[in-house]
Amino acid sequence: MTKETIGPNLKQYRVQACRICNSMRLYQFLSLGSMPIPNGFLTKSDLKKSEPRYPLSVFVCEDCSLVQLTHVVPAHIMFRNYLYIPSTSSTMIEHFKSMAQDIVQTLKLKPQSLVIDIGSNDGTLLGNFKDNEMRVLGIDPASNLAQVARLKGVETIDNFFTSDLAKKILKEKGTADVITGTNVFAHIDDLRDACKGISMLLNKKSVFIVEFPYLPDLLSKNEFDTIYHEHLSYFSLRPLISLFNTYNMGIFDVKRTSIHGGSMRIYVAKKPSGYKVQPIVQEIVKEELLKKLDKRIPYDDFARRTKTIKRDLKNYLQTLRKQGKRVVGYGASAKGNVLLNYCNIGTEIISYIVDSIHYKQGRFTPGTHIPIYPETRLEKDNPTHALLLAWNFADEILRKQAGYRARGGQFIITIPYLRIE
Ligand code: DWN
Repeated sequence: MTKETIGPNLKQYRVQACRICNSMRLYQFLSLGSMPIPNGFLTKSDLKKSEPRYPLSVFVCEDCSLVQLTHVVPAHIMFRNYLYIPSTSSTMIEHFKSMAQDIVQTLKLKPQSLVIDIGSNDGTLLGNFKDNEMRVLGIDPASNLAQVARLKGVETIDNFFTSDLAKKILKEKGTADVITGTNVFAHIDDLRDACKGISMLLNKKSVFIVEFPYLPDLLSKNEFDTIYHEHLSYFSLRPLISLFNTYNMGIFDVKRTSIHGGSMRIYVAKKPSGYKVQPIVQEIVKEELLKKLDKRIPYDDFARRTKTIKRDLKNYLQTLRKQGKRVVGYGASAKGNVLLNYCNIGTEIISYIVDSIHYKQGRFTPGTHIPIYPETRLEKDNPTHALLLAWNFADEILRKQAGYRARGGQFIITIPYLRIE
């Protein structure tokens, strides 16, 4: 992969070619400016320090259609101490439980089957396999989360997944029956090395199951705030088919899920495999071509809509401010920080944000320095409006805050379009 180091900090670099097909024909269709890493929540003492900002521009490869960032923030800065914890949301707990059940049933896994989860976070997904008497192994670079997983009895290697690590695991554990990766494959810069490692750990019966936010949903629902430094790739099916083919693996089945604003779950096996390629694979390839994902037009249209949402949201918040309304944020999410930084929305409009994750309470948002409090603050304070910064959990949060809404509180929701609920 051709890399261009940037400035004195050799660890930052820009890829000059597509990370799947190596094409140099990368078309930039949107820039969100430069901003701090969106999970870089600050302590009070951090506020006095300078805050690095990194470019956030997104490209589409005009050969294989992979949508991707070219600027790469060093992975250890983003992932060694990680504040995203799925088990804080009942939506995620439920999602991982049904995902594990579906995998155990579909693949007829037996007790003691080995399940490896890449990007295992706090072990929430693997915990379900462990409850089904499977052997489990988590891999995640976040040492803080690996500790939480181990306390749940989920063996976890706190490191990045690479083909070298795969060699070590193969020696110690043998091949896996299932390898899972949810919201992690898009975070990996060297996808080719990751595929090499995955291929080593698969035998002819095992399956690699990847779940990721699906690009057509991102485009059609204007989910521009999910574009950030952690997400180096934004997958549709076609580029992934060619990536796995290069490593003699094939996608044989696909499922659509609603999580995180619309996701796709793909089932991959080594070739030749006993798994019959389901018709849905070709149906989705055709759909993607009908949506012209191999042309510039859907990306240029998406960029135009993104700028409109930014303009409309800023105008609406300014109007509320002039009317003396009190607006707070709800859900100190990474995507929320992208929205706030891209739209230059700070404490002059949003006085504070409430969030359920105790790691984040007492800290401040990156770039905009908005203080974060527990959700209980909303009941005490009763602000007129709450800007929902975690729209992917809108149902769960609006249910939880029925009392606030009954007292007249209004949620401002920006995705897929600006509305009040
Ligand atoms: O890919 C990623 C996605 C899957 O999740 C990661 N790169 C990082 C992360 O993105 P995020 O920070 O936008 O994640 P969430 O989980 O959508 O953020 C939701 C935020 O909302 C959390 O900080 C928790 C908070 N929350 C809350 O305050 N009350 C969530 C729920 C459900 C609630 O009831």
